[in-house]
This record gives sequence, structure tokens and C-alpha cells, in this order.
Amino acid sequence: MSLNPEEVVLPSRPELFDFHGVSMTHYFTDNWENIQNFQARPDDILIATYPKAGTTWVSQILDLLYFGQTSPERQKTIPIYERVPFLEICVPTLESGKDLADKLPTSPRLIKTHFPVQFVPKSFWEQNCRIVYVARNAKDNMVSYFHFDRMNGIQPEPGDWNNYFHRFMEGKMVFGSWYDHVNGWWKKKQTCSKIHYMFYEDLIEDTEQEIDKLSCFLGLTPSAEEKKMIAGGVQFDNMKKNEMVNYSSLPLLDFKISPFMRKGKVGDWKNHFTMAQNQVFNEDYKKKMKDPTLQFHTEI
Ligand code: PPS
Repeated sequence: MSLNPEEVVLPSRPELFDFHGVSMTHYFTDNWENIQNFQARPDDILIATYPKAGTTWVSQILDLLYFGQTSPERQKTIPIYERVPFLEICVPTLESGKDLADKLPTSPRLIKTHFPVQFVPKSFWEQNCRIVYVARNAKDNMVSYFHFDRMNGIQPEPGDWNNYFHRFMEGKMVFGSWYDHVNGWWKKKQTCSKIHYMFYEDLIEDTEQEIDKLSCFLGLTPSAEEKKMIAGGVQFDNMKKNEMVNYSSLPLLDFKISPFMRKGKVGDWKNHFTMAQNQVFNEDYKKKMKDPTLQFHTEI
């Protein structure tokens, strides 16, 4: 499916509303019944994240691990959002994520979601599918999400930074509270061996090691050479200039405001948080993040 930006009428910015206790917009709830009835297959792989935690990065890694050797043309000709459909997205003028997922010809199918754990369609659990969850520290996640909401026409207006900062802490973001999201998935992982929980910061620090862990979880045995190639191919600068992963072909996004592949760093929050905001944030964080087993790095 190729999109001609000239022909596309852009949908409008939506309002947030409470949906089963989670802040959402209608673009991700309109197809709710169909999504809840999605028929997963046992070899499906779900890539689950809070928005802006490294979804695209891990999607590209998984796509290369599975199909890089057998169908290298795939990565050169099909944008990531078609190779790895975003299950719950339902926006006029675009094919729904659910329909794209249903039509995927690959085995396994790689499917992306930003749902909190309690929203995942039940067939993924019934089929005992593997799930890769990626988490990113709250401060950088917030900053990345702010710039994304500025440039993405189907997200609510972000408003100014200070306002956004407070809304993030209150969990008034699309897909709800970051705190609930990362904790909800972490808790689920404790009893579900089919969840691989990984961190954006670890990927930055040692991409190859994370590819090793992912391969182990998925039961794959890429050669040393293949692993090196993948790690090199998915480096930030390479992903940024790769039109098949940098989202430049998606007309909903305004790259004049901010690029999708923006900075790709740990610690960019320091360029956004004031000292006062940092103090307020840290106090609030301590109250919300009580589980000592879930720890994030905000610098490396
Ligand atoms: S989305 O819209 O939720 O799917 O976005 P997502 O892909 O989860 O997150 C986008 C952020 O991830 C950064 N990114 C990377 N960082 C380092 N290396 C690589 N290869 C990479 N690919 C994507 C991207 O730049 C966004 O983060 P920020 O901080 O805004 O740069």
C-alpha cells in the first residue's frame, strides 16, 4: 500500500477520554471489539511498549532476525508499519492495524501494541504467544513523547512543556500512565515465562548483548556475523536515514516540527527538565514506583 500525501485528508487531533480506567483517544478504541476478538496464532510475536520506548528499534531487530536472511528485499521495500502492524490503530484513510495483521503473510507474524497488559486480546494468552516488552526510563520517555505529540496529527495537542510534564505524571497520556504500564507488564512477567522484558537503555549500552538475549528467548541462533550486521544496521544513524523505518512515508507526521528518529539518546531529559521539575518528578516517582525489583537508568 503506497500513500500519496497529496491524496490523504489528514484526520483531526483527538481528545483524551477515560476508557476502562486508561486515558485513550478514539483512534485506538474505535476498533475495540474487533481487536479484542483478534485471533492470535501460537507463533505470533507481540512487541509491546509504552509509546516512545523503542518499539521501532526492536521491531526492526526482530524483523531482521527472522527474515533478514530469507527475504532481504522485505526490509528494503516495505515500511516498518506494514511489516509490523500496530494492532489497535484505526484511523480513517489508513488500513486498520487489525486488518493489516490479519493479512500478514509471514510466519511468525510480528505485531506491535501499546496496550497496557490488561487490554491485550485474550487469544495472545490462550495461544501462549511470545511477547517482547520494551521499557524506557520515564524522563526520556516523557521527552520523546512530547516531541512526538507535537509532530503527530492524530495525537492530542501537547500544549507547552510544563503542562505536558504534569499531565505525564498524572497519567493523562494516550495509553495511560507510564507508571501503570511498566509496572503492569513487569508484574505479569513474573508469572508468564513468555514475556521478555527489556530496557531501551540496555539496548543503547550493548545492542549485541540484547540481540543475544532476544535470540535466546526466541529460540533463534543467528551467526556471529549476522548479529554484527543486525547491530550495525539498527544503529540510530542508520535507522534515521532508512526510509523503511524512519516513518518519513507516513503523512500523519510532520517532520518539519520534529523527526520521528529524533535523538535516540539516554539523558536527553536533562535538556528539558528544569531543576525544580526534576525535584518534583523525583519525589512523585518514589511514591509511584514502589517495586524495588524494577529499576531504570536515566543516564549511562
Ligand atoms: S512509537 O511511535 O511509540 O512506535 O515510537 P518508538 O519507536 O517506541 O520510540 C521512538 C524513540 O526511539 C528512538 N529510536 C532509537 N534510539 C536509538 N537507536 C535506534 N536505533 C532507535 N530507533 C528509534 C527514537 O529516536 C525515539 O526516541 P527520541 O528520544 O525521541 O529520539
